[in-house]
Amino acid sequence: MSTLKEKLYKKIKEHRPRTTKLIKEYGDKVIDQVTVSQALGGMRGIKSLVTDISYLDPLEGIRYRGYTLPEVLEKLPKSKGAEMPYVEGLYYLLLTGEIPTQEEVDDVIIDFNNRRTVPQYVKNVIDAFPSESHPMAILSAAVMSLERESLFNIKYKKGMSKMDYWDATYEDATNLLAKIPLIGAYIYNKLYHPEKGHRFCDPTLDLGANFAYMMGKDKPYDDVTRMYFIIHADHESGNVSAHTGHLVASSLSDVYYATSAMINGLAGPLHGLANQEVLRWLQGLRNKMGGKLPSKEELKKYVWDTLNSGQVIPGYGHAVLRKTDPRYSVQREFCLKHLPEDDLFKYVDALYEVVPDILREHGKAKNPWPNVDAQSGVVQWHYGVTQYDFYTVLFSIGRSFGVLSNIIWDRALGYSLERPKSVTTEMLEKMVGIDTENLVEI
Ligand code: CMX
Repeated sequence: MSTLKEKLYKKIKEHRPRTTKLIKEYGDKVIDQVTVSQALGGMRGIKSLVTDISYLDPLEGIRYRGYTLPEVLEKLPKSKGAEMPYVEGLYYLLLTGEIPTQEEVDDVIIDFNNRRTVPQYVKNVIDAFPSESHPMAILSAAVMSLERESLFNIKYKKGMSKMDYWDATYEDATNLLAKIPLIGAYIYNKLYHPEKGHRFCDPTLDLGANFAYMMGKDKPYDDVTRMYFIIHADHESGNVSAHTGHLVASSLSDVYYATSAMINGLAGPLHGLANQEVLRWLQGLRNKMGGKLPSKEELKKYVWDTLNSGQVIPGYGHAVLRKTDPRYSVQREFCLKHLPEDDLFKYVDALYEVVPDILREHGKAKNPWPNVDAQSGVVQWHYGVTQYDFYTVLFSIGRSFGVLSNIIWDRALGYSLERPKSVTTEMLEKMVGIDTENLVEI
């Protein structure tokens, strides 16, 4: 057993009695109530999911296992000369709640390296897609095609004990996490650089450096990759991608089904696809300005024109956050250090000066501040990943670390099949005493 798996098993055994006690002794205790607007409005804010992997405070932003993002970036081990920590170290932290030592991270890196092979049939699936397909559709299908590798399924059919579900799920999850960056890079090279052919992985490199190598990018793209995957890894359990992964896995579908579904959820423009929308919107602005930096008045007009045409400002607002997203701030700091003169970065910074006030005046968005997606495309663009359809693939690879860590723990703690209750509109109307005879059509 690897050091990580051993540590995880110890943590699982320690944690199980806590969940059992809560259910057995406090199962009927009320912790929240549901309003009509929550039932009709995407279940915002209802406390009905449990995870220890991350927690999203509306004002402070995300914490992974109790650590803020700046703490995670500072405390996790880094390779020599790197600014950003190993992604493999993040996996250790998410699963165990502990900051690993260099030795413990090295062990995970070796384990990942041993699992880093993508079967030819997966490449055939990717190659079979027409070149104009969206990379998220290709990624989802490629992950799905790997489903036949699921150890969980093989063991389940043989009559595995519930207490061992976590173990087979850990194996499947770690296999998929080691492979998914390779799949992402293969999709990138096939769609955008078919003339160069695919670069195979370098077993001497950690996940971040190897991804940069496969993408054909020099330093500091290895650090960009590490930063990108780490900040996108988890955002507690209620967001569309994390919740979809958890929901699908709750039926004991294996991690390949669950991850493919999570990717499909992330592909929506209100969620992960917003990063490509931001770039499209910024390019529109740049074209309109003929490449010059707009004045404050010109910027304001562009933002108001977008709102008045009934569109949202991509990269702004959030379902939970009520302050600037720390994932935005981490990337901004990186930009200030590495690309302060980048045109698009200047646009993003200039927008930060005007958008929050406009959104406040507009009066709809509960959160006028930027989210992670307002910055992330700019960093990729600067390092030559200008194909913005691809950005959500990068988000997906990062998000897989959080979703899969959660699914392993879901299985370890025996979380139930998800099955909330629906009511009809008529039932709701009766509950609140509406007289349906006298409604006026709109
Ligand atoms: N621009 C314009 N209007 C916005 C807005 C924005 N950036 N953000 C919210 N609003 C509007 C909503 O569309 C909604 O309008 P209606 O009442 O007409 O439906 C109203 O303000 C209230 O919305 P909210 O409660 O503040 O936000 P929601 O929880 O409903 O939605 C989100 C959150 C992210 C979908 C929304 O802010 C949005 O569409 N933002 C732009 C897209 C984006 O950046 N998405 C990335 C999210 C980050 C992530 O994936 O983690």
